[in-house]
Amino acid sequence: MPDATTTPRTKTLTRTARPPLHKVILVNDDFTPREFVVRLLKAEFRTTGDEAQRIMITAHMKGSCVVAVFTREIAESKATRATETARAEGFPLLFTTEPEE
Ligand code: TYC
Repeated sequence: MPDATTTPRTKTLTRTARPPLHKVILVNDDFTPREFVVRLLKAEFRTTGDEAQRIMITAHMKGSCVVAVFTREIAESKATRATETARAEGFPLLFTTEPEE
């Protein structure tokens, strides 16, 4: 009879490492209209109107606010795309990324 106290384990536990996540950060400025920021957050990051309003006001008051977290490539492409959309409308709005601790 195999005995749990003396029989060595033969199966290997395999774990798949989760990719590190990166934050997309909305940066405040003095020129971009609040309504435009809210509209862009809803369109580019699929937030609700309430979430977009909260994120915009937080960045407005504190200087910046985390919008969402993604894998590095997705975070960077979303930040670049949102920043370019703002530029195309003539606004200096900036989205940056940074690794999550
Ligand atoms: N500070 C801007 C204003 O008063 C609004 C704004 C909010 C701009 C958040 C950027 O990330 C931002 N019109």
